[in-house]
Amino acid sequence: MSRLSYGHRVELHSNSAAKALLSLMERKKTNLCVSVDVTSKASFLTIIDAVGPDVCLVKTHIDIIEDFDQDLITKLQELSAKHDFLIFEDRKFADIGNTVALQYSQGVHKIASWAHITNAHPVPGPGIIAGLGSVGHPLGRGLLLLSEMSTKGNLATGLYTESAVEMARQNRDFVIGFIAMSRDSLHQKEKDDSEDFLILTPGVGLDTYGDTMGQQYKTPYEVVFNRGCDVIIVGRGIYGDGKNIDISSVQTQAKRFRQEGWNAYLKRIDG
Ligand code: UP6
Repeated sequence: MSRLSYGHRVELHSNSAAKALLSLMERKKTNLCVSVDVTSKASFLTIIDAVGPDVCLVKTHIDIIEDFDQDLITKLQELSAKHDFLIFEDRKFADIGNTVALQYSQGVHKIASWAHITNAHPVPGPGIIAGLGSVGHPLGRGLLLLSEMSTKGNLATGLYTESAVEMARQNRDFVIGFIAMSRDSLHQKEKDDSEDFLILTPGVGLDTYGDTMGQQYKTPYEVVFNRGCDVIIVGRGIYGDGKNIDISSVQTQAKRFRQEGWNAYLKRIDG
């Protein structure tokens, strides 16, 4: 699977968000997702406009924005159309089906109305997929399960990871892939090439190994070439601490990560 091009893999998906993402990556030649973890609307939109030309996906934590309003969503959607990227709200849902359906569709943020992709912890069991799917599937949205995490000492390993993969296999129309650190947990069944899941990987950096709160970084080459991941998720490696944002440096870093991620992918599909 990981030897196939993104373009070839479009046909293996029935979910429209997965198809759109794979086609976009092939067309735009980027597997970079920028995680825009800043707290003001102005910095959020400024960073997205700066990195827009280089990304396939913009990842949000919409609940950290201090001055969130509907206009932010309108502007985010305008930037998505202007630069041709999809939107991934990193909500990490983790409750029972009925509650997550409400959190996904209602409240202040109405995530399902604008996020092409969101994610969930598999810890509550398949009911979480049923709940989110009741809202997102009719809208053509896609879900990622967190089958692994990037942080030191995390509990998403072994049997937990394997069970997450099994849950996804039962719901392939809505679950389009995983937040994971490698493709390894899929290897057994992927051999027949009929199953395809996207692997999106956070904890990617080039200049540092981690932070003081458990984050651990790997290079784009390590995750895309050695570990078979599809999308690199980069936050602070591109915009630093989010204060006093220097646009030209943000653009330079985005291009650098884009290049590294794409070169690793080309080398991978070349075999
Ligand atoms: N993220 C991780 N690790 C995970 C899952 N998600 O870092 O296992 C998310 C964080 C953050 C981003 O919530 O938004 O990816 C990583 O940001 P960074 O590059 O600034 O460390």
